[in-house]
Amino acid sequence: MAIREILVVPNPVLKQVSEPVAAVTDELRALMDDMLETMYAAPGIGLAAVQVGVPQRVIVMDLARDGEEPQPRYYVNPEILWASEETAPYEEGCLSVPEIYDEVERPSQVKLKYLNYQGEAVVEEAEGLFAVCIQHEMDHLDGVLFIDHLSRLKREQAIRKVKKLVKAA
Ligand code: K2U
Ligand code: ZN
Repeated sequence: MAIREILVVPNPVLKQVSEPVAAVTDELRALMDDMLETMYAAPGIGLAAVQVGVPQRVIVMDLARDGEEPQPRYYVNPEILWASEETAPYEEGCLSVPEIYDEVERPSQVKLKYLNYQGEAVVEEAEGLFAVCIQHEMDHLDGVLFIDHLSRLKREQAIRKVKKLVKAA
């Protein structure tokens, strides 16, 4: 396993639409293992493959709280089958937009289908933080960042702040 570089705005790779995965192979599982190690080291609770420069429709996640046993989750070619009309706000952040946090409104429940780590088809319902995180990560697969849901002014302020942060690092 290896920790990979997490791309940050305004890297154009983050705006790419990721390609579907043809098959869940040992090579893809090695990528997911690296993504999970990279996410834990960040630290974060979710990560999309495009954030480590691989524009493929792959997401990893772990919603276990501090002190709980890790509960790694893997989503290959995830699709949302249904989303509730009811929405809920959540203060989001993003490893590709460091030190920027703002409220985003999203459907409070979603039903998704995906391939798991073994390549098996799964249908799962999500609510709460799971629903927020999976929708945030699936945005990444379509080249959308959470700041794209904010006003143009807030988005431009965020990108300027990240550029300064990276320059000072
Ligand atoms: O995509 C990412 O950069 C991963 C995000 C996932 C996330 C974003 C918004 C809301 C929930 C999850 C990072 O994990 S951001 C860090 C974080 C950590 C705990 C709770 C919320 C955000
Ligand atoms: Zn993100």
